[in-house]
Amino acid sequence: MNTILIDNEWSAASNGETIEVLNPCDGKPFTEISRGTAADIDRAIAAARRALDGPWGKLTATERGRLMQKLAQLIIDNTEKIAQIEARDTGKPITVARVDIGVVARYFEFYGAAADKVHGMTVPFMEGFNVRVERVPHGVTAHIIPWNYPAQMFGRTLAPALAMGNATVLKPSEDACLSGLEIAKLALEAGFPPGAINIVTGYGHEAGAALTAHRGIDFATFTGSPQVGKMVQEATAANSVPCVLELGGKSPQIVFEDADLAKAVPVVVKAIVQNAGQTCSAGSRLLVQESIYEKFVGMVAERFAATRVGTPELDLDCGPIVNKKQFNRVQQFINDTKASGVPLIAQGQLAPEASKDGYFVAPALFGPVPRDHALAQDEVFGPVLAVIPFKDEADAVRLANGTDFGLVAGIWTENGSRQQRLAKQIHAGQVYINCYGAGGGVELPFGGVKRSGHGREKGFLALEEMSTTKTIVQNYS
Ligand code: TXE
Repeated sequence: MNTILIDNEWSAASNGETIEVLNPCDGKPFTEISRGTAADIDRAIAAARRALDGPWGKLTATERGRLMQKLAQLIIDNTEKIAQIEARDTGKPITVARVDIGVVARYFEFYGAAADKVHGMTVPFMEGFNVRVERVPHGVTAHIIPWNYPAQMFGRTLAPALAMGNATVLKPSEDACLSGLEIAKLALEAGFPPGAINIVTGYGHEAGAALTAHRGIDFATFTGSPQVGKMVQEATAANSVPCVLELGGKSPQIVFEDADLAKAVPVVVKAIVQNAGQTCSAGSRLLVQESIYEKFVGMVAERFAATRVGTPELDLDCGPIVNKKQFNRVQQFINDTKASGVPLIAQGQLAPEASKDGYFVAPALFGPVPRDHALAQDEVFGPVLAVIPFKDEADAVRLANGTDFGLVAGIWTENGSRQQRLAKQIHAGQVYINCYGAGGGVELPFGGVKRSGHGREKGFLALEEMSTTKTIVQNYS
């Protein structure tokens, strides 16, 4: 399959090489993608640069917005087809895949509608001078996305960039990228001019590294591991190119004795089991006040034990882990935690239909986990929840802030003053009070502090990240 899109033409990799795509439910190959090279990246960046001076660059913001909203409608019309592709590629339950496709459509709808609502400003200055500050595109933007939400990420990264008039080059994940390719076909149908959206499939260390180190890009955005994030930052810094990094987390859910426990339980469990825990904002640490520890952990354990894992068609709580490497990593965490003597409180079940060759992992609830244990500190990126007791509010804050990450936090308490105090003291890009994730919300700015990265995606702030300003000073005296 030719999966490289440059100048609105699909092509193979420059050297004709391909990568097998495996089904995570049985480990077997079912298709292949082009293994893009540095030469393909060169071509894609040249096409994007031409687009800025061509028909794409000449569109008004309203016209760009209309194209994007047309694409949103095409995505909605093709939801079932794209959801089936997404479910097969990632193994996620079909219902979840359908929701994900709805979110991609929403990205193009939201940013399409916002495209002509970004205003500049005027600045009062000396007599005889007229000063205006315009918001302008960066130019050619580079986008590297992971495999956990391939469709959603496609919309999240490209929609704000296109709304601001950038010409984009996307390197999706080699582990799951088929839904994005389908959406790109719809973008051609919608009428996006050549070079606005370019896609080079391939490996991170090849196409990905060539893209982020390229002198021809003006901005880069990356979602993935902290290790590769650091490499991306170094590569872009070498050319003084700004970048946004979203690098995951070890996000706490903090449950106080005065919380509505029945309301918290399903949300706490879903926040780690959903997508088999392969979510940057997964609530992977459960901090529970000592006074309700036995009671609340018992409630969570009951629900955890009832979770079921299987193929997309079975439509259970979650599907498999995306690939063998990640599967081994998650299993290793589970085995090491058991071997270290931390009690396994409860575990979900694999559906009998789940193939032994698939990468299925039964959700695991461990606790009490020592505060410096690897399971309390490191991102597992699997359905593994670490329970840690805390004494009082000060202890909860210390514990919540006690990792290298700072992406999301959930606070469960009915005390309004405490809600505000904690929201202020917790180091995280997002704090949820008596809820978690809030349905993804494309309107809500998202990103991390500390090792979780920097810069913001989603919401109106993404439009600022994906653009820069130009100050124009006119002497009219
Ligand atoms: O990530 P990689 P992996 C975390 C999570 C997971 C771990 C490893 O903890 O267990 O990362 O996952 C591209 N230059 N997250 O190995 O390698 C790669 O092709 C440029 C959290 O899959 O970082 C893919 O497109 N790009 C995260 C993307 O980077 C490179 C989601 C992510 O892959 C590259 C995924 C290079 N040198 C994993 N090397 C989140 N924040 O949601 C790889 N890539």
